[in-house]
Amino acid sequence: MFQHVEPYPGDPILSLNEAFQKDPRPQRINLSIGIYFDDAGRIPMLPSVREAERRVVEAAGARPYLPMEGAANMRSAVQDLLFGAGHPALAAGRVATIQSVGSSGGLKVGADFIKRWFPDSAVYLSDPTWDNHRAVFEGAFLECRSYPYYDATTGGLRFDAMCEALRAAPERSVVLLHACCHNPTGVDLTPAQWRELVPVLRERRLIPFLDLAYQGYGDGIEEDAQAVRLLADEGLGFFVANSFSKSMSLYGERCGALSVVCPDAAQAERVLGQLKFTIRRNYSNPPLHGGQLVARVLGDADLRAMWQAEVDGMRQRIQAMRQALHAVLSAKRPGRDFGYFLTQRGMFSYTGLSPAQVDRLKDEFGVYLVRSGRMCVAGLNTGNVEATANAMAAVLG
Ligand code: PLP
Ligand code: TYF
Repeated sequence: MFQHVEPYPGDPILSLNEAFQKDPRPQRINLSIGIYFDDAGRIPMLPSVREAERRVVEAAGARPYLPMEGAANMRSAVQDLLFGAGHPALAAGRVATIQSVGSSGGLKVGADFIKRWFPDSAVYLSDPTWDNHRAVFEGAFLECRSYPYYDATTGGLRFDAMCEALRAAPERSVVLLHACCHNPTGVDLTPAQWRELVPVLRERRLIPFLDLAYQGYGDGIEEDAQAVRLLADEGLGFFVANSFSKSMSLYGERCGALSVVCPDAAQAERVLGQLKFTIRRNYSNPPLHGGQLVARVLGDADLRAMWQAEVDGMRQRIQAMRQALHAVLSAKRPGRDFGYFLTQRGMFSYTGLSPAQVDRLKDEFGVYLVRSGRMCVAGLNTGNVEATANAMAAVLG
């Protein structure tokens, strides 16, 4: 009956993470999956989220279905977080927001919506991007193309080539942009480059789709929303999928949202209706618990302040690990420039290691990176950073 069903080769990152879990070597180091670990190598339970959960559980009663679009308190808290409370686009009712099953769910609902209402639009993805971007958009039967992004010779951004490619894109093409902390490279647009991009997006009538999965890991919670606020301030229509997986360490609770900024309130209402329809025929409505944790943290001034300090701490710990790695590698290999570890931002760095070197790191040293050479810097800690640097120096030859 199922003979014709092809085997699934698995997701490269998730399979690598599974291989790590099975590795019996006690000194193994996991720098593969995009998860923030604390200095003890554990996924943190943020005190702000723990307290929010205590309050949510205390107040919990019946468990009705949520509406298709999710919980109203969560959705409005997300809007304030992304755009800033009182933003004119919010005041005008121009933003349609749904609670999603992780930001992956937001990407998927957005992709289905785009396929239905912009069926001829192709989706432009950065070269490289998170593998699942292509999978999600192609899974919604949209054509994916790529625009230049990472400059392997400098470890920086090919900004001019990126703008040139987008200027040549057909009108109404969708442009997927990482709002901060690019996965997998750690290379972001500067604020000035974001401002330069706006006329390109506007003139070509492109449809920006921001992916904000690492809010707080770049410069800070507010700072990392700057791309969202810039596009909204500039009066563009766009999509933004945001995640609480990393920022609240709520991976398995699958908390995220999709917001669509529209030209006016009437269009936003229609867009929201169609997003609800997409949700209804996919999974009907999102789960209750995680969204309520998010709403509590964001909705209470004390918990919000606690959370901000916790995110600041996670970001600063990653920065300290970047500096430690840079220091050891620079000392061991004085002829080489490891400055990219300091300039790249967020959870990831592109190390420039070849697949063969990555394999050696894993096989000989038990250090796990993705084969593209992407390192999850958030997996480093004071106990493993030196061993990692030594192993890298060894495979660099
Ligand atoms: N987008 C990017 C760029 C990511 O790196 C990730 C997760 O690693 C996601 C989206 C999805 O995250 P989640 O579905 O957990 O919100
Ligand atoms: O490490 C990465 O880039 C991601 C991590 O549901 C991830 O692929 C894992 C599971 C998931 C979403 C993202």
